[in-house]
Amino acid sequence: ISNGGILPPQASSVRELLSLDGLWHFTTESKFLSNIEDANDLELNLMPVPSSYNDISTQLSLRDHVGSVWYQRKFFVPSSWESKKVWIRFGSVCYNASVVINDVVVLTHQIGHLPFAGEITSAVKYGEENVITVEVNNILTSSTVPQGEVTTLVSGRVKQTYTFDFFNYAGIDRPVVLYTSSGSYVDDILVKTDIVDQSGYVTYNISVANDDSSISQEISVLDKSGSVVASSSNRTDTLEIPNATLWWPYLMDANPGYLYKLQVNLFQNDNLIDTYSQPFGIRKLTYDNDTFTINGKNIYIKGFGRHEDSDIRGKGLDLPLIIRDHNLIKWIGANCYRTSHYPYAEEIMDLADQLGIMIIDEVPAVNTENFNNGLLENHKKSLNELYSRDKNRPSVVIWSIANEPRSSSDGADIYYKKVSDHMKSLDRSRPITIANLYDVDEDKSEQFVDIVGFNRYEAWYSNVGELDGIYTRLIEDTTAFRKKHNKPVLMTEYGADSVEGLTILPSYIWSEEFQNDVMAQYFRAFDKMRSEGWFVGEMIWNFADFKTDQDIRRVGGNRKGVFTRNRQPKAAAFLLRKRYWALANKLD
Ligand code: GCB
Repeated sequence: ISNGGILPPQASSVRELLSLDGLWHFTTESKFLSNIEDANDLELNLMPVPSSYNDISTQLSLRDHVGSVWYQRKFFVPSSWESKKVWIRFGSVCYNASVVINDVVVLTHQIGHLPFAGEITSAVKYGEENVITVEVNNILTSSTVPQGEVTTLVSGRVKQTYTFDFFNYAGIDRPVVLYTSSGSYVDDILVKTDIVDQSGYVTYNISVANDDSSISQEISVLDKSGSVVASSSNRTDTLEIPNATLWWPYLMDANPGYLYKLQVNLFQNDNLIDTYSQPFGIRKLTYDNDTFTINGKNIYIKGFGRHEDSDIRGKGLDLPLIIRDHNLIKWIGANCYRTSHYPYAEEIMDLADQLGIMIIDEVPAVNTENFNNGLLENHKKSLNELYSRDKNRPSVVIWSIANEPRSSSDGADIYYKKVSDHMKSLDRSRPITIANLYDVDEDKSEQFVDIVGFNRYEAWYSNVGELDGIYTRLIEDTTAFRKKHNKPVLMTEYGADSVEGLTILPSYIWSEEFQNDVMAQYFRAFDKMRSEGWFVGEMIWNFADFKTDQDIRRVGGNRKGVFTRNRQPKAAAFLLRKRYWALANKLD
């Protein structure tokens, strides 16, 4: 594994790129048939990449598979690549991956939802066909991130159990690419920005792999039209951009999501050996005990918890779906979402950067319990990889270091101090949060965050049907968090399930009316708290319905979406749209 950066590969005059997406051979039994026509069962032994594998076939056994599966395909490496370094990069594999090329293990990785890459220069045959096999294992244990437990049922079948509330999809769920580089290349780029008066300041640091004294560089900052607005010949520098166009969130400015590019050119003896174009936005975040600001303006978050989830493909990257989602996010007037409960695809994060959608970037640590050292190491590793991938993204305004940890248990305080110190050691420019489940007196984790996040399901999981209690209880709860921690408070989840088309008047649980009535009561409470200044945002659970493990509280999955799983609006979507647009006009 490259122990340096994890920059997404870019095709350029010096780097070539080849996609390995498409149909791969697939088996749960580690033996590949030479011809798929030889298969004597009903299912095709073919699997699309990218996709989760669980819902592609008709077999329960594959949907609920526990353990390894194998993917295999052939690919051709051009002879012209022989003089270069050759790499392979996976956008993510859930969860454990072992990559074999022509019988040699070239790469292994644990932890899903995060990219990994490795050099395969000496493993491939040039001007010939090669074979790649990827073993993917989905077993979760007490020390993996996220956690799970494997049990044996009365029938002898092995079952993966887990406490998190989304289906445990697995597979090669993001793109796979081969690419080339020169012997020395741009391994990583770090960009930080500041604003003083009308000027933007861009501080960058370029890491070069296999560096030597014959290598020099030219760095330029390009604006959106491609004009050079600043340049330098140093590896590390701070450049001034007079009259900078700032990166603003959607609906906080007429021109949201403005991106510049840091163009990095590396030369060796006057030859261009690498070139990389790193997008970034000029923006300044501040946070203190009362406020959270961007470019000097208070932020009020109007957003969602979301999932990467859709019919058939599960968590597989699906371009039509992600464009539809972002059209809906713009339509509804939201300015933010949390990547609950794991890092989302880089293609999704790119859209957020470009559209000015703020992101609360969450690690895959969901419902963490039974705190142990192995878990802590994996939790930290997932933070390292998340930071490494997303550090330059202007959209990322908060790091979420956990969702609903069992933070009332013994050891939670020590554990979360370590996790939060670790995140702070990586980045102090962004605040951190935890989406907390517990009451203020039970929770031991929020003392270590900058913005107190909490999830509440009044009139749903607690005091079911009691719409008239929501306002009072929520204000009591939120105010208690504020009093104890003296920090900004953010509602990271609230909501109620509804089955689209189920309408009952007067409202009754599971109906579209009930979901709307719950929301209306929360809105009253939010408005009251907003007037106090330290309440920084509301995020409804969930953007869309999503699949979960089988549970009698779930009808084909979790139905708290304001959109259906197929991305059509429920009545709730129209109510939320009215509120988010009204808030945008008031705040502008
Ligand atoms: C939560 C969890 C989320 C669930 C949600 C629910 O608190 O963070 O993953 O889906 O509640 O609907 O139960």
